[in-house]
Amino acid sequence: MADSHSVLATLDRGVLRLVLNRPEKLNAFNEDMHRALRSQLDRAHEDAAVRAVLLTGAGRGFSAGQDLGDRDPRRGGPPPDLGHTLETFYNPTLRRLRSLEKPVICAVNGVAAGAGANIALACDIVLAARSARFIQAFSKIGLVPDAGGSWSLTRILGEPRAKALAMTAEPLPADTAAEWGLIWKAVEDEALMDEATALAERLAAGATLGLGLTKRLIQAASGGSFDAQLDLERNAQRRAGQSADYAEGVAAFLEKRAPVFRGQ
Ligand code: T3D
Repeated sequence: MADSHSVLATLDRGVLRLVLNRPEKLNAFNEDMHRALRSQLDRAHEDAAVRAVLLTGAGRGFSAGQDLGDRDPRRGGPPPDLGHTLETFYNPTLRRLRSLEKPVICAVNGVAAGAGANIALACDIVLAARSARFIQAFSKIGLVPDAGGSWSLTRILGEPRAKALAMTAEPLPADTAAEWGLIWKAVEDEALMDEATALAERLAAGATLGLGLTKRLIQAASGGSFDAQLDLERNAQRRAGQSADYAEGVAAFLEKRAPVFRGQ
């Protein structure tokens, strides 16, 4: 599955670049694309040579979410069990994105709709082309936000904006998404891939263990108390402080040179 055409994967300078590749369908998810993405994220977890992931889409869109051609009610038969498809295909990918102890950068190159938008929002650092828009398209077809969207939108934006976006399905332009803190930044379309690649390469050259622990700490923060967070920070710092990259970082500072981190 790792060589599926639905997701193009290349590893260079520690960055596993994953390109959703069904441009004629705006990179809507079918089962093959689900399996391919999941398999590449598992690879990112297992392979120490992968030190950051960069996710983007081929063509003019990032992803239009679920391939609705695979849900055509006109074919007859009982209605699909979408709880089952979420649990089988979407949720494992979302859980893997959030639990991967390596930075995941998302370059939203164009429209991101439905689960496509929410997969982008589950990445650690999201850059979007200025022409891109985020659409909670679910309400237009009688569904509810999924792929973690009801969680991310509410946590990041609060109920008023989360409800309005989810209920109206109005497109949210990249600039507004950045202004509202939903993504890291909007950049000129032509600059997106260069900027996202440079960021991914910078993080891939960083202290991987420390970055992974940082991700875990920040994700835990909003669910716990200040006191509990101090304990988590203590435990994480204990682990980070025993890493070779920490020793290298301090030595490099004292020697007034750039550190060479090896992800160990
Ligand atoms: O089912 C489960 O397992 C549960 C999980 C659900 C998760 C979900 O994501 S539900 C939400 C599904 N997504 C949508 O409802 C979005 C549908 N797409 C759109 O609303 C629009 O395409 C966009 C607003 C995203 C973009 O509009 P526009 O005008 O830029 O492009 P377009 O012309 O609509 O689309 C271009 C082509 O892509 C077109 O094909 P054609 O006519 O050129 O052959 C269109 O049919 C195709 N396409 C776009 N989105 C999908 C799609 N084909 C299949 N599934 C799609 N989601």
